[in-house]
Amino acid sequence: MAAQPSPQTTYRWVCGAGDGDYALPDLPPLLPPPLNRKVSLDAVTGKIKTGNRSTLIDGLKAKLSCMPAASDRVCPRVGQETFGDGREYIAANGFRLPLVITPLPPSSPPSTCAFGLKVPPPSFKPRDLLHILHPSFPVSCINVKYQSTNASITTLQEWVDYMETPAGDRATVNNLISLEYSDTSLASLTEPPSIVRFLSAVDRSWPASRRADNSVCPKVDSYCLSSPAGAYCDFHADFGGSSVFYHVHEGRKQFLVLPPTADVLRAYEAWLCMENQCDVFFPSLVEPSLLALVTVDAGETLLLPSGYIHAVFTPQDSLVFGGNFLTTHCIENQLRVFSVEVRTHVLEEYRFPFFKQLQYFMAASLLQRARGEGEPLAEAEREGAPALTAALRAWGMGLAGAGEERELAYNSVEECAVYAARTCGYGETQVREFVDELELRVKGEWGGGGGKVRKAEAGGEWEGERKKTQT
Ligand SMILES: O=C(O)CCC(=O)C(=O)O
Ligand SMILES: [Fe+2]
Repeated sequence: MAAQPSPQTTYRWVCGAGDGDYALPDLPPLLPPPLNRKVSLDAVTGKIKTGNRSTLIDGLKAKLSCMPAASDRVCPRVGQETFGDGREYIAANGFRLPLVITPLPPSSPPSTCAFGLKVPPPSFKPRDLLHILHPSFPVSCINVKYQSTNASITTLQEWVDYMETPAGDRATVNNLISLEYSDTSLASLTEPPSIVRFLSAVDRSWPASRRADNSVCPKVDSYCLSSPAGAYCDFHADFGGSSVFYHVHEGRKQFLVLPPTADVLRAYEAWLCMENQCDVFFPSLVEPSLLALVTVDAGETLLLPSGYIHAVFTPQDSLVFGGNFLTTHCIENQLRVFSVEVRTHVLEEYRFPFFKQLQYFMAASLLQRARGEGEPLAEAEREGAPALTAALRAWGMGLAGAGEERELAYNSVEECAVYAARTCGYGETQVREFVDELELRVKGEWGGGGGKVRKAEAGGEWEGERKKTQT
């Protein structure tokens, strides 16, 4: 077993680290970067350009009034009692379609359900957040008309006062979608569905020793969203292609969703780069039959897989508990969305935190499981592994500075790469070999070798560059 590094641990790094973009071959070549792009200050969306959306929102309301609900083929609706902890469902169906999980019939005792979701009692209102958090808890909300930050509401008290103002007297429509509470006492009142803990790469792969360290663990799985009637969030994929669970505690939400096909993602990237983005209804750029309406009512939970492009309209005052997660079941779409973020210059603070570091930890757990330790790999994980190994190579190896030795900062991408390799029995200079083994095992071509890749199988393109320096 590899030793647990302390924050002081430094390593020799012989591969050289590149911050290279990882472009999947079926995505378009680099588009010109958007000029002077203004982004909203929301940590979840981060990509939407500011600009007057009045016409667009009016058009959307008209569309919603006559759009049929998504069919079961596009978005199955499953009862909590049938879904249970969801593992059988995901093993049989994968996690490719949005799912709405409907509540237990009122007669059933909740303790019998394996769904696992825990939220505050139905009487819970935005005002209760004041006692649990603090009236001066900082918030950042979005002015819906312009999809930009509303600087006049900066504390939770101001937000609650706003929400308690009768709808007709609210001067503007705002949306609070970036209140993350995992480091507060509200966290003890909620629990995501069991399937989220099962799928979540942070829960499964982020080293336990680092999870305790708040400053180095991605904290994106506990959001409380508070929205007045009329709120709207324009089309986006959540950061890092993260999947979402979204439990409507009170009110109703209407999601317009598009699947992350290559065509849709290509159009999405082009739309993000348009100067007149705020006048263009994104679905007008894609095959019309792909657009679906998913309504989520109070008591229901939406599970939205990686990469789904979505816009959200709020027809009545709503309170939601939700969260984001990456998973080894959706590797390819996560990397595709990440590539779009790199190419469209999304600022670091609006990205999934520690995205690259997490990919190395995911690779380590996939490799351990491919070796037969723990649960066997699911088909979706096998299918995604080649994209992961390709990305890890593009980011961390064979780029400028090869052969260089330097100290690695705790939790830097390179240090996490070395840490991941070590947990799989590789030395600190063998990140490449660690990635090679994962690739070969998933292909069924691994020939053993006690922590070393068989030279003939390692692939000439990498073999020539491999550094033999060992400590
Ligand atoms: O509920 C909303 O208005 C938007 C939710 C959403 O898609 C997000 O926060 O990423
Ligand atoms: Fe979203």
